[in-house]
Amino acid sequence: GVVRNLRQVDADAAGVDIAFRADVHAGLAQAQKAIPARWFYDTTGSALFEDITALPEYYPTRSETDLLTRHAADIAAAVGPGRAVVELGSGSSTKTPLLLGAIAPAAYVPVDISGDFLRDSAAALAARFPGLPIYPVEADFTQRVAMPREICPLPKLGFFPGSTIGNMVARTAVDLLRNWREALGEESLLLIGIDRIKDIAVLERAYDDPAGVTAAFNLNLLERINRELGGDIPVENFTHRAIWNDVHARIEMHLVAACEMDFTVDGHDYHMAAGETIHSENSHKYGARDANLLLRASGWTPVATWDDTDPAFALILAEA
Ligand code: AVI
Repeated sequence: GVVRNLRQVDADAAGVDIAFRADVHAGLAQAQKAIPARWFYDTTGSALFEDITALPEYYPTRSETDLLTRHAADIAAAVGPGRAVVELGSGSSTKTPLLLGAIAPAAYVPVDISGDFLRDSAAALAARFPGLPIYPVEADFTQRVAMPREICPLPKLGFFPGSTIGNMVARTAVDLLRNWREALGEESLLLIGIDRIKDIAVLERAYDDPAGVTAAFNLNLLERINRELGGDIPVENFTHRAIWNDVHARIEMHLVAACEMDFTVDGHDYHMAAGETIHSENSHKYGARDANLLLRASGWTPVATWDDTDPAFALILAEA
């Protein structure tokens, strides 16, 4: 069952995340306005992301689920039983049962920034795996996260699915993977999902679906700023853009100002010219060698790769 809920988020007197406020003001003051992608995931944003994962154009979830399903026995053999599974950015934990069902873990620690989502999915998993101790941790996994002390003696398996690592630039990704190697310990393993570089049309469609779900997900960031930080951003004057940046091997999402505008957030004034953008997300894609280099640069040794799926996606197992 769900054992305990560790909350590691700093909020002000009004309950607003202090880091959110700071990132929005710092990001809107830059020449190229930019807000880190992790702020997409309030309750509305997390629900919209779940809708994205069900879109026919958004292949990463399907490809990764396909790999987990078809290679469950191989993964279980490579990982072995009795580990504490620590999942980074667990969200609704939809892929987790595939892994937990295959490997006979000793405990499960979902780590997510969206507390509501975390609690609901932990409860659902507890019903599905009655004997498994679950220790949810509400925290930003890009920061240092304290592990529940109950899992201290157990060998760990870090589970970082969905190609979420792609949402970080290389330097931040290496910092994160290094920190988690230290947090998980010498005996640990890491199972990480990494999206591959592929046909640009396939990539751009996955991030700009005709039903407009990804657009709504992107625009929700502005609505969240209005809701939580008392902003008056005219959201209807923004459009969604997703483009492939070939130099950086990434999809970039932007919020494009359709006309010149002024708005305020928290009493701070901002101006945008027509066509100016707020850069809201990077989603980096990796070739086979790129992914192994990223892991090695972070102190992890890749030991197995499963990537025989279409559209291409990779699950990589690495040792600390
Ligand atoms: C969570 N993350 C891996 C997603 C991605 O594909 O970069 C977020 C996303 N953004 C737009 N669609 C999905």
